[in-house]
Amino acid sequence: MVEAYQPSDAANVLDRDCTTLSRHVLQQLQSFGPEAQDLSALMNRIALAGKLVARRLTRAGLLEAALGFTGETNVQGEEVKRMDIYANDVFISVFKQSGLVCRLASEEMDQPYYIPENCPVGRYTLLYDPIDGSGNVDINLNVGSIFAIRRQKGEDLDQSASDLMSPGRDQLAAGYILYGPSTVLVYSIGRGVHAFTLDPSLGEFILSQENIQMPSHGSNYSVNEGNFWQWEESYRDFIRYVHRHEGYSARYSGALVGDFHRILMQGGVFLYPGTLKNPDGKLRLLYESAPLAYLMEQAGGKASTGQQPILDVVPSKLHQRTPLVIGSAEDVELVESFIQERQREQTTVAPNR
Ligand code: AFP
Repeated sequence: MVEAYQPSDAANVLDRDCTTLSRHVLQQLQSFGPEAQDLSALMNRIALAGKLVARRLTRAGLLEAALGFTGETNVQGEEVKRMDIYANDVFISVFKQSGLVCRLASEEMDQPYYIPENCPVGRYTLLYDPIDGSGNVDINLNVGSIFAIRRQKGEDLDQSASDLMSPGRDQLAAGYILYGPSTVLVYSIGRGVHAFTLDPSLGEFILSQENIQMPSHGSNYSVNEGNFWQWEESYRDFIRYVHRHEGYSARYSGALVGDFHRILMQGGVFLYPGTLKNPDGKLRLLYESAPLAYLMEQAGGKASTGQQPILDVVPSKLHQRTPLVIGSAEDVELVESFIQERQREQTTVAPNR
């Protein structure tokens, strides 16, 4: 009788050592149904974009025309870097042939980019910031990409993308890729927050941390204190508080993804308040603040405009900005308490004095 083949231990190597991203998504959803397959494929495509961007970043100093500015300004009025355009086009390119996504909207594009051949088959929209913190690119410091996936509602035949004007709680998935000493992809599909590290020898993102839960308080506070006199008094109150109390450390890199990652891993709070010049701050709701808020809530933290949860904000335009206070629950609540205190003072001041 011929004996059935008995696999060796090596046959379990994938389960033991190498949970890949697409496999993880399917495990999370405990399904091989069409939506689970879609989400798994979407994450795979995002990972591919991340690998392409990471590859260019690691060699940027050796390549011609990889660093520096293009000479253009984007819809936000900011000078565009060559790497911004490269990364923006990489995301378009990997989704063009995917059949998954009908629209992509990013910081670098005035209007969403439509892929008509994927509509109505591809019923998803990808919102993304291709290179967040691009000021760091030319000096070889960490940068990131931020993304969110939303289900497209309706046909969007007039290409108005009006269905995107809905709160962040409508996101199906969100995450970021941090291009640091290693390339790390962090994502959530509403079932916890998970981190994957790119193994360059395999060319794959491999699960490195599952179900990240952040501490309810941390010592880090991350804010551009150069704007101190541009903020409302309540934010200055918070900064005075941390200056006067032991146990706080300032950490700010100028790239949101890196600063957020530190807070997610170690606890603390990141703030980008409104300023005199930009009362809504600098960060964009749909493809920066809302995706990170989604992750933060999944990890047990909080994300707020100072007045309300970020995930409850209904945008009125694609490139809307919002103040952001995000991090450990107690630290976000502390910042909010200074805001509420100042509001109380204002309402109790006699109107005719
Ligand atoms: P860029 O992507 O235009 O470089 O902006 C980076 C960013 O949006 C975010 O990543 C940083 O947290 C924030 O701006 C830094 O802004 P300041 O330079 O005003 O502190």
